[in-house]
Amino acid sequence: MSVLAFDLGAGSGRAVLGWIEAGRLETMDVHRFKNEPVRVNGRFHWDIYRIFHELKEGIRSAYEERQDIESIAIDSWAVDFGCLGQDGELLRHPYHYRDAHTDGVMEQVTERIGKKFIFERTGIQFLPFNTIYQLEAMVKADSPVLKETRMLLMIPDLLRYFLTGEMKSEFTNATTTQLFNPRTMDWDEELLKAVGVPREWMAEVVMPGTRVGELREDLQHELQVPAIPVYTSAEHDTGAAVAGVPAESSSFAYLSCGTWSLMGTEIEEPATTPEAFEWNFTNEGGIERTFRLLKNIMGLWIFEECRRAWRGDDVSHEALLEQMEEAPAFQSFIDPDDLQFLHPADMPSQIQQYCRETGQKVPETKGEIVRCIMESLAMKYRHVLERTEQLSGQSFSGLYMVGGGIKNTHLSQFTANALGRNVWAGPKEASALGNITVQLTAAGKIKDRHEARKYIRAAVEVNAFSPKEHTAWNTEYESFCKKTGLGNGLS
Ligand code: LRH
Repeated sequence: MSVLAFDLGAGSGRAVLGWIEAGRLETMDVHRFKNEPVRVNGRFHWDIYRIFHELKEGIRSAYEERQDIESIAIDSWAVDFGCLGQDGELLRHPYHYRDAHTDGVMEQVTERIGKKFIFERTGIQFLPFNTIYQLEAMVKADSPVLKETRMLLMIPDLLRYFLTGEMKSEFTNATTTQLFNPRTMDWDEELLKAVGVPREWMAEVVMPGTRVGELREDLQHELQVPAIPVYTSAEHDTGAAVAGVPAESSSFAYLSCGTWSLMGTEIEEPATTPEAFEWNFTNEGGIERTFRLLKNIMGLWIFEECRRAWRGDDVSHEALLEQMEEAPAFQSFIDPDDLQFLHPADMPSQIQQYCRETGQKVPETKGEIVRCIMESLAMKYRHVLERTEQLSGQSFSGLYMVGGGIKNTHLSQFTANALGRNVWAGPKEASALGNITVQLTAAGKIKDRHEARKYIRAAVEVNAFSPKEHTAWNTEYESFCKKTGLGNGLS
């Protein structure tokens, strides 16, 4: 038997088949496609029907390769959702979380309900685009969509509904709404009430690895495929990525490195201590009822936005990283998590402005700007890793880095230098692999998450980076903390 995973990342999506053969995990990419949000009338939306079209293409291609597909599951980034009307139709293209409609909304909600109240009930970090604030933004805008809404589904839930006709929510993604209570393991009615969302809009929450339905009959006919069952996986891509970390022991630190850098560890119960609250850590739902104690770090988004601003010149990763190597080290630092970097109009100017305002040397060339980004990210990783250790009471000999960002080997090396610890980088496709192993576990082919990680370890390449020039990085770390004064945004 085989399973089919759809992983919808920032910029692109992929369909990957997975199966176990002769004791090894095998995978095959069957379809790749763009996942680009669309700006319409000044608003930033998911191109959701296009994505559904790509899912169909993915199923068609997968079935051509293998006729033994016994499950399909989808993961995507967190927090975004679609609203359905009473006829089951989607009422509007879902917003992308970087749409500006949530600007300033989190502050209003937390003032009204109380930050502590929200954290104690959810254990989730305060990110301005969490579902709860997106909903509040729609309420404030008197959105006609809300008047017609009968059901609210997160993106993978919505796409799964399009595939099956069944409406269910999935646990890992549900937690990211900041409306889910991990103690009752259900939607939090007080919080729903506080933002005016009727309980009936929220679907039953099911665990990763649950069979939800099978392909609708019209789809079977359209795609010329049988009634393939559709499951939940870890539908939050970060949950899937952490499932895909090839860790050897059950206590490990990870960094899922892509548009975002998500750093943390896997724990059994949410950590909602005063420090976790103060440091804005989160407890997102994981596989096998674990939690991801982690922190969002703004990540390679900052670099990608610079590339976008510089388009027209040679902005290949290779060219820019080469220019970075020529730029002098440790000239200026940013706190990547300052909210000014969330969606600025012009990222390079924003970085320059930050350096100017914090009395540092202003990076001028592309190489200098890229160096500033990469060194600052590595320094921030150290800051967050040390806090992760304090919060979890664990100590880590090194860090597992997974996700597309590890193609940038400079960043992996910088990270090892900044941490003064080993970094193990791989696999790039952790989310797709985690999605697959959750499905194979549900099918009884893999025992549990520990065995799944063994299979992944045997199937992928992991590159080790040991720290270099640690003394210099250690000294500069203090300067990074001082100059960035850590604490103006997601910090
Ligand atoms: C990473 C991610 C992250 C969320 C963000 C919205 O893709 O899912 O975990 O915080 O996107």
